Amino acid sequence: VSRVPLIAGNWKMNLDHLQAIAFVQKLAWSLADAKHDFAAVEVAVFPPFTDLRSVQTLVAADKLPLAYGGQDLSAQDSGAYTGEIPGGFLKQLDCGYVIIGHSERRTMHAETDEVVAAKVQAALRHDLVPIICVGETAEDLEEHGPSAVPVAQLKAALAGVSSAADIVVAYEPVWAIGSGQAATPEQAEQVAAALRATLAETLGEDVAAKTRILYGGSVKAANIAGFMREPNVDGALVGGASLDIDEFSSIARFQ
Ligand code: G2H
Repeated sequence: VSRVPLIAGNWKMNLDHLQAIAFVQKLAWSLADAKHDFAAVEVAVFPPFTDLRSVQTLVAADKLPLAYGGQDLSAQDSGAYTGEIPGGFLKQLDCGYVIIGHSERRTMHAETDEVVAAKVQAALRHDLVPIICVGETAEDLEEHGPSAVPVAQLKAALAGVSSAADIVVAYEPVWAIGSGQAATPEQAEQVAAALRATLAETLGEDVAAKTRILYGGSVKAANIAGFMREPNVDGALVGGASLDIDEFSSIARFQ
């Protein structure tokens, strides 16, 4: 099975809706200039919720080959949940993906494995592809070794997921996020292989073979090629470096 790599830009809480329009337009031009083959490497951006309508309008009007999605969603579909955004609203804005369980949500917003699993179900109910983030802290790494925590997080997130579901997994070691100190390609591969084995155990070999596993944590143009050479790494979830158009465009070309 060949997996189409995915390069995903997680903007986090950056770029307002006006900046987003200019940014997405220029990113599309930059990728077009570089003759980016979008069928060979998918490119997606994850703007703040308030930008999504602008991004939808631009992508539709200019027929841009970019995918996009939300950085989070509610586990609920509607109701008295002040400040929350449900999957149905993201789907109405033609989002294809939604990031779930990013370590910043887990740590700053107390998202447990159970909340993450409920959000994965919410995404699937609305036909959004969840990008399920897992990763260990430096203390986890010291205490449990490289794969134990990410594997346990993935197993918990997959509770109730059927083998027909379309999902993406992102391995983001917490110690590598925004630190400038990325994992080595070998470290990323070791955990990605363990995550793929977990997918095979829980959802079957076919799902394991077709599911994309991304690496995230201080990815930049200077280190992307090493990650992409690893057999179980199928792309990247890029934070800081996704806010620089030339840099992100280079990452999408693995150079
Ligand atoms: C990890 C990553 C994007 P950065 O959070 O999800 O961010 O590339 O800035 O480490």
